[in-house]
Amino acid sequence: MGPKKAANDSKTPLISITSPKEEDFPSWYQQVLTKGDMLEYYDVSGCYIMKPGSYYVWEQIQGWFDGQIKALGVQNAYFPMFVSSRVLEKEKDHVEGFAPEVAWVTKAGTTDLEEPIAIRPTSETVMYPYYAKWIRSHRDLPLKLNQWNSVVRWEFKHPQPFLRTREFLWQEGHTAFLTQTEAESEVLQILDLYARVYSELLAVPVIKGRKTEKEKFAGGFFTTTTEGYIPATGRGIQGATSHCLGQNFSKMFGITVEDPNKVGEKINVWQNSWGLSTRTIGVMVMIHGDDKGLVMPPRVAQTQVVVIPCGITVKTTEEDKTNVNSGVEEIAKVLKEAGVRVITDTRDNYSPGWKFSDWELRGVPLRIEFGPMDFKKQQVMSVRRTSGAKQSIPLSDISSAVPQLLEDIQTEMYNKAKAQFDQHVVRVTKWDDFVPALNAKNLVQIPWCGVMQCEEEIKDKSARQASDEAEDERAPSMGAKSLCIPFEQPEGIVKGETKCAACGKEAIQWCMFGRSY
Ligand code: 87F
Repeated sequence: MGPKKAANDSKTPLISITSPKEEDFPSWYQQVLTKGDMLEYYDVSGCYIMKPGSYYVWEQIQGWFDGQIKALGVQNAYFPMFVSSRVLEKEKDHVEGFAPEVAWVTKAGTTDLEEPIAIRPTSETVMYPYYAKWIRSHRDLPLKLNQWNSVVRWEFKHPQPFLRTREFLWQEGHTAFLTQTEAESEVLQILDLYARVYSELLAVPVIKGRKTEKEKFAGGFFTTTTEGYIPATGRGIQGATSHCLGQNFSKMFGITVEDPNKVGEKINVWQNSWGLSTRTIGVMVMIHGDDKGLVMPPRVAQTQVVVIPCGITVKTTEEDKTNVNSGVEEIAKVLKEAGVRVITDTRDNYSPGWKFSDWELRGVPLRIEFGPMDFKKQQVMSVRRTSGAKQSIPLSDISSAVPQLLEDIQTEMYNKAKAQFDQHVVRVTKWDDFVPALNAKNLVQIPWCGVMQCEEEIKDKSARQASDEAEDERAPSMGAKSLCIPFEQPEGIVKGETKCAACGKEAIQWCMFGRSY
């Protein structure tokens, strides 16, 4: 039984999405977030309010990841958000490139501070002086601390909710080991957890790999990354990074222990740092959302199921009304007991159709409709947010069928995103095919020589070539950056034979390039 169109449908205009995702992606993204109740704009540029709908997702990520790292022996702590200029300068070399983004506090009221104090853009310089103090003997190792905090980076590029904000939430893990082997193994363990946050919680596929020398964290030894893909723009996006810092920071900060094998000798500890931020949420929204609004993966959705009474008209008997209303409450009760995050929408000033659109906007994964006919048949009608597919479920089965359906939706969402990603990662062996592939919204894997200068030329050449080919000459065309050297290497590189697709010299590996965020 379909819902009857009620008279208020036209009088109560729904705040629906007016920019199609395919036509005006930036405006679509903004509308989906605000109308879907995830985010509110704020009067400091680059800062946004995370409303409960998005903060809930962050809490789910937090809960899961926190459990996983604690199982690895990581402990949470909290360090101050302020850094003295003296300490920040200590690792000048790597801060140098980032310096323009560091925000400073210079005043209290009207009084100038004696010396300006920086707000942490990341906490290496905050934490490592204390690592030097706390780590004395190899028995103090490993030291594994994490903090859940916010950091401030005063970016001047165009801000974007979740993707590029001046303050953002993240976790930053900082660990210290006696040996390189231990450190390197942790880097990969953490990277795996990051990939699982994306794939298992957010239904977002990612590619794991290593950053090139040009793109790695300059202060570190090597950087590993999870790279995602935004189909609407054809751009790659860095999802999270796990760095092996080597002994660089331990030398700078004097974090040493006595060599357990050679009396009187010191060893600089091996360190890692790793971070995952609220960017995750933006990626999830961009990938799954559609022209009706958000599409939330069930595992992170604050509301997984909305139950809506349907088929009530002026002719409906009091008995039928009562049966429907109490049925709706009973369905919600049973589902809640089954561990489902469920709400009912019994607002009587809106028609069912209006409510459907309202919950679609918010991305609720599953809608359950229940009307007089359903009561008679002792069933409910379920409707997936993803495909709109309907399925009736006997009332007696809902406590097992609905959780199963939610898991199916989670899988459906991942598979769809994965298929899209796979279609848009293309392998190219000749330079002539490179820019056309980028322009077709692909990430491009090429046999590559591994030389930094070649990478710089790829960026310049692809930017120039793209703007030559662009229809609108003013269109700024972004050059392609290397995203990662995927751990899972395709076949086809023959030592001494295969040539770099960009410079023609000997190729040593496949590297993935793309326009990126
Ligand atoms: C901006 C200003 C100052 C990034 C910055 O990735 C310093 C930095 O060091 C800076 N932006 N970085 C690199 C951060 C490295 C690392 N820190 C811990 C992470 C993960 C968590």
